[in-house]
Amino acid sequence: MRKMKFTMLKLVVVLLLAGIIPSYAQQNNYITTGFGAPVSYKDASLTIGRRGPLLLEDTEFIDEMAHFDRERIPERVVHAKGAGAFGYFEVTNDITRYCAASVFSTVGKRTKIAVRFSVAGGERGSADTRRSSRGFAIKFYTEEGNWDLVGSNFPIFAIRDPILTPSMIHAQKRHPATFLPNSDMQWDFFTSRPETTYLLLYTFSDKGTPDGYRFMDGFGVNTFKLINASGHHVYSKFHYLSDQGLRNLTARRAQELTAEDPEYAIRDLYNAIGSSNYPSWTLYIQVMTDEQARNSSFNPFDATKIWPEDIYPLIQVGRLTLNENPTNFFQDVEQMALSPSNLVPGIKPSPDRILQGRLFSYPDTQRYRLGPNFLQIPVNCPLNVRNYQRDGPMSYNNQGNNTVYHPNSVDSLNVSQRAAALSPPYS
Ligand code: HDD
Repeated sequence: MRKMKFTMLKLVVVLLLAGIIPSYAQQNNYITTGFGAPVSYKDASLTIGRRGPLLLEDTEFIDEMAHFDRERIPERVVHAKGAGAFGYFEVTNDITRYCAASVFSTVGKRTKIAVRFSVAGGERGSADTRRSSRGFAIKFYTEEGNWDLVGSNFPIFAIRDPILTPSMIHAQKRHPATFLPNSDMQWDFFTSRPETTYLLLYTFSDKGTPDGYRFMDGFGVNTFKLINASGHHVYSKFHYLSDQGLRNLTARRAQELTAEDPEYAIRDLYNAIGSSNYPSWTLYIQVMTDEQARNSSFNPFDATKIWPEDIYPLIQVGRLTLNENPTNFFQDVEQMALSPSNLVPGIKPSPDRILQGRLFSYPDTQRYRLGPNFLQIPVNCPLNVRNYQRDGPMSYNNQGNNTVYHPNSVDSLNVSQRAAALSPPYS
């Protein structure tokens, strides 16, 4: 009996190799419909006679057209145009006295990362060289969940209360009647809010037109809380400084490129990585104790302020290297869903109000933009998920026949003592 089974297995392998039994991995040399059936004719629709109308039974046409009709998803309301790449983060200095996050656990440890760079203003079709801050967002695929550091090339933000965000963005978008960009709206808003001055100074310096994405620094901007293994916390800001150095475009050069090569930054990043000229950034933290925060002359949770480096010096943490281009832009970059609320044990939010507002906005916009199961899209999918969330549109990791409720007397899942220990009371 066992021998027969073995012979059958051998036969299946031989038939598979010979291509007689199709396998899922098989690449056919013919075009198929979306449901995998070979297409019989691709250059014309099915019609009644030479000059007659189309037939409803032309399912190949319907399959093609119905998919095309649904190709566009909402563009990001800000940071719509961007570029992405993959790589790794490597710890170069021990910061476990400040933070017990697994990503920092040992010097030399590597964690896979995905990065999306973006132009904060403008639309999906606008020029890469537009004057604006740039987004520099990193997804770390850690063993204890995805940690997203959704930062910028400016170390500060324009405002300090998130309720003004929609108004600030509306003022910079198109006029509701003329559909034209309108400087009056923009300056009306900015001159009404003096706290925007620092960001405006950055924007109208040459840092507002960086030379692509490789020659600019990144900043986490918001203040976070880092917790060590003893449960003690400090407040922290993240800096990731370009190992390529800084390079900006003059206003004139940026304008020229806007006309000549609006995809300048995407191309520059793609070509650099494609020719093994891998860009990298050194990650640093600034640290402030609870006592320093209480006695600080400025509000350390105000996103319009930097922390002076002579008082809160940069402490090296590691290096971010980008060494892999996306193989499919839409799949890997357009669908990348970054959120400052993706935090892991050892890294928590501070009372920074801009950060607090962001904790709501990002996953909310991803649910709208990509759907409620956006975390199952491979680029967003963490290394390990086990919970009681089920179903919804497009669920293709529905966690098999695992138990679907808590508490239960069936599975042996428990909460994490480590995560509990790394969540100190609010202060
Ligand atoms: Fe934001 C996208 C950076 C404040 C609401 N933001 C977005 C992206 C970056 C930033 C890099 C693009 C992420 C990607 O590549 O997909 N945003 C910042 C920084 C801020 C900031 C550095 C200040 C510290 N943002 C901010 C506030 C709010 C938002 C105060 C709302 C309360 N941001 C969003 C958003 C977006 C977004 C509407 C649009 C698309 C997305 O989230 O994924 O949720």
